[in-house]
Amino acid sequence: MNYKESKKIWELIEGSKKILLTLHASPDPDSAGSALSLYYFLKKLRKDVEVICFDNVHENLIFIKPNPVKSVEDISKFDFSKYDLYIATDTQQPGLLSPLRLDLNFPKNLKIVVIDHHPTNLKFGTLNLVDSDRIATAEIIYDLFKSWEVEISKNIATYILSGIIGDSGGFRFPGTSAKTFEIVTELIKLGADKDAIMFRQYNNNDFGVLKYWGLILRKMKIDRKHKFTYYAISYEEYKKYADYAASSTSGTDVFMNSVVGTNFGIGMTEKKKGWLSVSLRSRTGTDVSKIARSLGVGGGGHVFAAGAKFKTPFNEGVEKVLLRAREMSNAKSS
Ligand SMILES: [Mn+2]
Repeated sequence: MNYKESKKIWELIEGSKKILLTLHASPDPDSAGSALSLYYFLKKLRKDVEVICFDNVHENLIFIKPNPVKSVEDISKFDFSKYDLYIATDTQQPGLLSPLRLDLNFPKNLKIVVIDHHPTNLKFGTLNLVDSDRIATAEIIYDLFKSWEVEISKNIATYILSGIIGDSGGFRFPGTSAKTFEIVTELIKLGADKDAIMFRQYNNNDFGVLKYWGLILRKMKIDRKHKFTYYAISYEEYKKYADYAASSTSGTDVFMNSVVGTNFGIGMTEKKKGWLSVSLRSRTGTDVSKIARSLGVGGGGHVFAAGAKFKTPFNEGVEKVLLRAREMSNAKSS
């Protein structure tokens, strides 16, 4: 697809001196793949570019060493005014850049290009390219490269493919389109390392991650009336597995949206004391982003996959989420 914003984005890149790229907090393959494919492309253009994350980045997301992503701890002290262009990829709102969902005020003269596929994107850029029909932001990046007629190297192709495989759940999710497979075919022809990506996303878990999944499975409950499954892990339970659990979220999808008689699944984890992280996965097409959005700042996502995070005492937070889910579950099909 040739986006109408494509030419303008190219002009902004050409006219910029120092470019900032980011991965969102709890980075996933699409966040890393989108930002890093742009990073290596901008490097080739000999642009002064930096890529940062206000959270840790798992090594499964990185395919080229040395890893260029700088982890920055305190977003409130970060100087955005050093840059004249910020390209925010796969990030529906600035609050999602930091683990604690801090709201941000960007310098007035910083040009911001938002490239994203979340329907709940707040369009906080000076230029916004948001296409919620795409399974991954990395797909949009691919189309931009095509419309700019630039070379897609093997490494760039690998990062784009990693994003697509991540956000499509390995091509399982319904938003995976014919266009997705056309792009994937092209990327593999360009040398994208599909096998390395699949191995890292599906066959590269620490043993502790599986033990953590065991805890989740033991704690999982089913609400048969409202047709959903849920689990809630308190900080005291989580901290025993914290070293492993950070990289385990994608794996739990399989449990959350697979139970007969349910429309969706909810995972609630107190990863930091007093903060509840909520992950929602739809099984039958019940729009879980509505539940996520109702939970406050930063809540949102897609019909089939959404999340939220908010400050709350543990039990109170769990009750709030279950109440919203019961209100909003339309308990239709199974
Ligand atoms: Mn994405």
